Amino acid sequence: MKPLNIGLIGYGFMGRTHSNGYKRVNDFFPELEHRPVLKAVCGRNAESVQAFADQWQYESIETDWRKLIGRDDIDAVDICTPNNSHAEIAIAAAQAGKMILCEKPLALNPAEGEKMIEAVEKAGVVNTVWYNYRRVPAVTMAKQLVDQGRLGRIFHYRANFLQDWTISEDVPQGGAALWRLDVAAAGSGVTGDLLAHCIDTAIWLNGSITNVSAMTETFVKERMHTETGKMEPVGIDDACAFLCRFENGSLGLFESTRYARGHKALYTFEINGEKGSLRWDLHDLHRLEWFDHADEGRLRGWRSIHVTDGEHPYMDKWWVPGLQIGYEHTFVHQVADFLKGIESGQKVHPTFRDAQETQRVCDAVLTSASEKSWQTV
Ligand code: SOE
Repeated sequence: MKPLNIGLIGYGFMGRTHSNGYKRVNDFFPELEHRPVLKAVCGRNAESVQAFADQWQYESIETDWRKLIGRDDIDAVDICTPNNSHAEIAIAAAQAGKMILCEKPLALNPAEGEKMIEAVEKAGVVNTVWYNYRRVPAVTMAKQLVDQGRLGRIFHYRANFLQDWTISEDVPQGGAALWRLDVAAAGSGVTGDLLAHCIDTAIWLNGSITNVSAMTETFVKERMHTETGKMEPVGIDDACAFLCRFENGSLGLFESTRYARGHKALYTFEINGEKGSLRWDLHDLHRLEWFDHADEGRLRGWRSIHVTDGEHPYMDKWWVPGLQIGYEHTFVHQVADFLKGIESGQKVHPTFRDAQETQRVCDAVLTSASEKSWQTV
């Protein structure tokens, strides 16, 4: 087997999900010719990065990402840092000829995204962005049904991503754990963090979004900043809702918030077509709900398909029919598809260029909310 040496930059929640993907992939995808090797992990605090390396069995550590990128024994750089460092790291990694796996969202804004695309395409390096929900088997199956034309003409696409973890005014902003609340590090709030997932899936399933009309709200206006120790204005959107039009003529409705008491990570989408409808819910991620208008009238109704059979996407790799898999497996699938892409010379979607389309929609959404007008993407 050919080793593929991974250099991970950043080792928070996402660093763990990706590391787990690298470690499991060959156990379940034995046909792969490459084996990811956890070569080095990088973070600024030597003691904590060493503790992470020990726990996950990384061979070495770095405390300066430029050193990691400069190493000859690193083949692929995995960027798991806050959003405001994605561009700088990705551009340097591309210039050093490394393959790149970048956490979502691609960048802080489309201008940064454009420079990242230019860098990877000029260097000709393999690149992908971790929009992991595409690789939930039930979501991949939704894609198959749409592509087979089973829904017919699509009229409506609706998605939500609801959480409730920032309701308390005492939650600070900034720092390693809470950079998502700090606009300088995150670029935006729920739009770039949560709606970006919904938009990525929507574009994948239903094509390009052309126009948007959005509203955002920041419910808690000031929070203590972990780095300055002072109360600072909150610059992110706590909640965002938008209407849109897709290129195929269908209408979209999206909502995301961190203030939906009782919801922890309720990502749902529903698609309504002329011949049928589809519905999916992250809290029940192994099920795809399907309504087929072609069914005999008196038996017509929503079917809840338990996506766990060998003929379902990715499921022949796991257990026996009826036994489900979960969130962490989406990352294993993404690593498997990444390695397959290297082996076949095919692009690994979403590429930086694909993810830039999501970035442009997010940008149009935020502009629409601040200017209170429809925006063309
Ligand atoms: C935020 O809470 C978050 O962890 C996102 O950053 C992830 O992308 C999402 O998948 C789950 O929620």
